[in-house]
Amino acid sequence: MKFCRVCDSPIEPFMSFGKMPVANAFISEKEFNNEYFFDLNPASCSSCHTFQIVDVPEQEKMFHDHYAYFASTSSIMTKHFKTLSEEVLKDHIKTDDPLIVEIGSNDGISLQHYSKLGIRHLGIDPSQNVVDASRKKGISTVCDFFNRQSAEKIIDQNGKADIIIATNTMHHISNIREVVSGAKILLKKGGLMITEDPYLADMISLNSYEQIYAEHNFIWSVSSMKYLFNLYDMEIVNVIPNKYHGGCLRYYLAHKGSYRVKQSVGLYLDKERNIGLLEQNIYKKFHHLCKASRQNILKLIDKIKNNGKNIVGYGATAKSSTLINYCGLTKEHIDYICDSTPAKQGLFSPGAHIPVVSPIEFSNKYPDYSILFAWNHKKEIFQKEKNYLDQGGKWIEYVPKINIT
Ligand code: DWN
Ligand code: SAH
Ligand code: ZN
Repeated sequence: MKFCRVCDSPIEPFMSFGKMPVANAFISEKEFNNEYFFDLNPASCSSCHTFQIVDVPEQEKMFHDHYAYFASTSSIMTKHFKTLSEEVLKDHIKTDDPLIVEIGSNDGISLQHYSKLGIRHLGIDPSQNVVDASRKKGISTVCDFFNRQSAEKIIDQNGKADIIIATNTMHHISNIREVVSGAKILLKKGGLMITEDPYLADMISLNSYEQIYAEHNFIWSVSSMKYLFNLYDMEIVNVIPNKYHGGCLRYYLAHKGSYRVKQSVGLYLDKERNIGLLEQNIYKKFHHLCKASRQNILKLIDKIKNNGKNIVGYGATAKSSTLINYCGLTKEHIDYICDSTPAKQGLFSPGAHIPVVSPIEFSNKYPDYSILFAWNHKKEIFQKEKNYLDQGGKWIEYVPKINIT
């Protein structure tokens, strides 16, 4: 029997994607034989409605000194977090010497915009290599997992925080109650916590099932986020949607009673109830759509390969590891995956062992077809690779539907 990591109720997976590797665990050839696999089996808790994967690899297997994701590889995401910093400084700071703490600060993509202005800040992230990249930018960063204990250490050394930021991080942390318990003591009475994550309703409507993987051991909704923070006398005071990472929600959270709760929160709670997000039925349908999507992708790839054409992947994303391994794709189907992250080049994709190469290989000899694994960066990539289409190249997109451009 497995139990919900938010409310301890018994939970049952509604499907399994089968044995999966850790999605960001790009490896060298000598590591092929001792690769770690686990059962990727999502569930939705009938009590607190938290969408979660039931078996989660221990956090040290996912976050360590060779973490593969450097957020600053995307100029669009860098701009997105600059805009957030401008909003924070204009609308949410109430003291003249604020402390901004970021959980999951990665390579400093967000905090760089505060450190440049000499504003007191502190990042906390357990992945040593991205922490080093952040420190190289002059950003104060602690290499640790955020939890109640590390929150107490931050308070001893820096005082309480006016603002706590956690973007694309709250769904990564399996002992999530520790995070909220830490945030509760770290956040000043009138302070604000701002989190942002892929939104469950968007994932369901796009059927972007590949957003489910080891690191993404939760996919949040307003209903489940509200339940979680309520356990610690905190509440959501506003929610704002955006289109990043296939559709995210930004949550503004505070100690209960310190801010007026905006209408947006009630509207989202109603919407989630009305679309069936709190029932099990929607997840049975989701499972059916995952199987149909797998069938369609395999049919298309087989047809292309039977016509003697070659296919590569564009963007060695963590999420594509779920799609590749769920569909059983190998280097027989996909010659290589190109990616702009130096730390991934020269390695092989998790599970399927497809070689990861620099985008130079892509532009040196355009392939017949390219599967856009980094579909959430389509605009940026299509601008960068506009010659590809002119030279007869074809993009295969699959979110929300299969489409060849
Ligand atoms: O939640 C997470 C999000 C924030 O980022 C983490 N678990 C890990 C990671 O997930 P992902 O790998 O699915 O994220 P991205 O941002 O979709 O990854 C894009 C990949 O594509 C990166 O490896 C960089 C690469 N890329 C590229 O090769 N050329 C990206 C762009 C924009 C490009 O032009
Ligand atoms: N905030 C960035 C990066 C998100 S990637 C963005 O929005 O793009 C997720 C980050 O969370 C990784 O850098 C990972 O090392 C970090 N992380 C995972 N578990 C954590 C924990 N318990 N405390 C703090 N950071 C954590
Ligand atoms: Zn629960």
